[in-house]
Amino acid sequence: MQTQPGPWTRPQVSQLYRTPLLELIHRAAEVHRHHHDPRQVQVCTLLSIKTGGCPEDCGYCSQSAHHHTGLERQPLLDPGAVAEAALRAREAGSTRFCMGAAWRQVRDGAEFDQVLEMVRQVAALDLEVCCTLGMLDEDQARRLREAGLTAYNHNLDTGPEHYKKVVSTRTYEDRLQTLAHVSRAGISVCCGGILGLGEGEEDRIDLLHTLVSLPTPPESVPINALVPIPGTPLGQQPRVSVWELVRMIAAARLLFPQAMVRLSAGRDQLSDEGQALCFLAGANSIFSGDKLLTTPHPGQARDAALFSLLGLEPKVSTGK
Ligand code: SAM
Ligand code: DTB
Ligand code: SF4
Repeated sequence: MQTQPGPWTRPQVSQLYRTPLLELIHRAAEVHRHHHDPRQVQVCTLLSIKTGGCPEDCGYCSQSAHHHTGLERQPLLDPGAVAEAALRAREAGSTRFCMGAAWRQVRDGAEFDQVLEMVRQVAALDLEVCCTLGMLDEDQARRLREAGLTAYNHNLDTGPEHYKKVVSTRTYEDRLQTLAHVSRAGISVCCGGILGLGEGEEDRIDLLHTLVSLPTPPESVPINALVPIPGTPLGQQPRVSVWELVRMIAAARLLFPQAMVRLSAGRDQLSDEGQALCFLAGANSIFSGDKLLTTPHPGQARDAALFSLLGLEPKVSTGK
């Protein structure tokens, strides 16, 4: 079983990723059981605190102002409304509350101060608090940390070569810079990717290798399957197969034995059997609710039925 503590080379990551699927799942399940209670799945709630009108041109996103997706824009929410949503999320079994804003970057000023207030209020509810607000500098990261932020989500999405074909308004290097600012401020890094952007296997291996080579490897790795959005350049992409998703999750589990591996976007289209395979392969977190940020999601009743069927339980303790 390869769970080496030392650095992973690109060929090693490639070999791991290309392991015959059932062997890969088996190894990932073993490592998963060694480091985590396999019955426990962390339930998280995601809230869009500022929706649409984003200046970035990410080819997958419903919220980019460059695409005509018909999405209704919504200005920054009021901190009180966010705290109420967080309380409801906690009552429904979530232990982590994530706030997403359709911003290119954080700007100092009244809106950032409002976000800091949201972080303080959610942290006071004893929930893990995560934000995804676009690029930020080290001082902004530090202020978020002081407000009580647990983690910052900033995905690398895919490998550096494919990234250029998907986003033109920022670079892979920009993403890496923000991740460095986040870890230097002592905030836990949540960083993963999306399958189904038209990338090849090499791009997925590049992504995994980049993630595992970060100075501070992520403690949280969201694996998203593209939700194709009509009106975006990737709106006609075929859905990624469950086998590709399971392979990516298993590889992530083996590369990041201690991390939370989050089965994120795309769950709405997965069967119960497909999701079961993802949990077996090491996924140990989901987002709950009937809406993710802007797209449909399975909803609490379906998830509760699935947990009962599979003998899973929402993780109780927070890792704060
Ligand atoms: N604006 C911030 C940023 O891009 O960093 C935060 C919000 S953005 C919606 C958060 C992440 O959601 C993106 O980095 C991307 O990985 C993921 N995402 C966006 N649209 C998606 C889609 N249609 N399907 C799957 N994942 C998506
Ligand atoms: C992540 O990796 N997945 C979540 C969270 N981080 C912010 C968001 C996925 C967005 C899916 C598309 C939507 O609902 O708009
Ligand atoms: Fe903006 Fe984030 Fe969507 Fe890109 S992914 S368009 S940065 S909201």
